[in-house]
Amino acid sequence: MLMRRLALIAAGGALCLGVLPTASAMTPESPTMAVASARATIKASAALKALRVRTEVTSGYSRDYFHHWIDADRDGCDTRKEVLLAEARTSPRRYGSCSLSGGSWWSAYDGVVTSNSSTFDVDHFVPLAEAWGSGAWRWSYSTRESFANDLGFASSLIAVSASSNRSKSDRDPAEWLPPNTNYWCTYATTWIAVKYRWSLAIDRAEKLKLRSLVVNCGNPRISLPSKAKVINDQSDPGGTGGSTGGGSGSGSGGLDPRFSYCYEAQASGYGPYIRGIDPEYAWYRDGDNDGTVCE
Ligand SMILES: [Ca+2]
Ligand SMILES: [Ca+2]
Repeated sequence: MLMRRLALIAAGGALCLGVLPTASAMTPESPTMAVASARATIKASAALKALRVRTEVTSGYSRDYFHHWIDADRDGCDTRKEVLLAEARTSPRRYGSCSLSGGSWWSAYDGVVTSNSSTFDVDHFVPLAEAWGSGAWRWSYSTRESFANDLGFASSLIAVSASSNRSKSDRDPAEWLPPNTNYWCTYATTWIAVKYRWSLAIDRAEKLKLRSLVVNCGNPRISLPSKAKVINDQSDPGGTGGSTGGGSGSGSGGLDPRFSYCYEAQASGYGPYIRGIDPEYAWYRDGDNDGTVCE
């Protein structure tokens, strides 16, 4: 939790700038710095270009396919409580198994402040149904559980007013933006970062909207998070068939076996790769020398 809190402090400082924290914005004490500083920052437009564009899958989704609010570290606080504790502006008192009293929170989406955590939701920044339609439909059950409880990147989950979360619902930035317009730049770059982390695709309307937001924000440099491990196993969406999540091991987020050509990598669900970010970039030919291969 400490790691997450430190990362959020850094992220909080960057909120005013409307960009994601850069390596230099990380506190030196933060264990996340070692990871973050090792990753180059890139222009938001380049990060956006690294997301694959795919038509969304609009069927088959069930919230039950994303087992969420687990207690991964078994300290009594489930993922929702971990996020509330990490993002509190004034720390609540924790008692019992993990009940919270007091404390205060600020909702970036609409500026609402509360001292009652039950009026706040913990939002999946990229909604579960949006993730499903953008590639999670073929993930293993355990990958979907990891996504739904992602404490490895502070921006994947966010505590916001319940009303703003319900207004957002399952919508992407082409369909919904937060009422707090000062937050739009951070919203757009965070959306790109979470989609990148989970190797999720974007649809065409989403790309157009994100591109216009990035341009209006002055195309800031952003520090991309590390990629999460993704295992594909579309044969068993509910995880009820005793799957161990082995899947085919192919596809985005898994290990690229190093194909001879980009078209082969793409056909198997890999790429794009960015120069200076993804080691796989060096394996393929960047014909137009734009810093991205297999896009
Ligand atoms: Ca916990
Ligand atoms: Ca979308």
